[in-house]
Amino acid sequence: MLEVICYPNPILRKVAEDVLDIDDEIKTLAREMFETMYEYIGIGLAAPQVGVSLRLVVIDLRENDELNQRVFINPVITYKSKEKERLEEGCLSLPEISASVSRPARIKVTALGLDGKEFELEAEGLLARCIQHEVDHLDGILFTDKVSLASKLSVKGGLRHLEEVYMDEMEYANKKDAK
Ligand code: K1U
Ligand code: ZN
Repeated sequence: MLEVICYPNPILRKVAEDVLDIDDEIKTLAREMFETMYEYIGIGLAAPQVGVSLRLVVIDLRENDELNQRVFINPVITYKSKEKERLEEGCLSLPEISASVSRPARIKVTALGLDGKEFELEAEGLLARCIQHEVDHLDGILFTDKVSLASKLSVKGGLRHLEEVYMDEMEYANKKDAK
């Protein structure tokens, strides 16, 4: 199992690098990301969330309780519908925070699979939502950056709490290193 890193860890704000070679290390990372995502009860996970600044995303919506693993390497959203949809989002890197976010209802995405082949996918509903949320992670964007001013006020307390937890963890780690 990998550890999911939380806001305000600066890795989450970096623009991730393209995957240049789909080697065994990337295949192992994708497998471990699925295991981690299931453990944390998520439907998607981007590599920066496990501290790896690479453009790799895994998604499994687990519709009808069946596994449907999708891997997106170097994904590019090539089309976004003008029509937008408002849906509640959560994020494994922002525990206990959720808010409604408006995003394009339908998208097209191209990416490489683990076999190195390029594919194109048209998506709507929860899948379109999840792909956009995960691709944002690759660009250092969090869903809280996209919420309305009113929702910003409601997530502010949660963000402040996560900042305090992070500072405490840093202080503890620094003290341990100094010993
Ligand atoms: O990237 C992540 O942090 C994973 C995140 C993805 C996501 C959730 C909701 C909307 C868009 C993207 C999660 O999986 S959080 C868990 C969650 O909210 C959820 C779990 C099961 C079904 C629906 C949502
Ligand atoms: Zn997220």
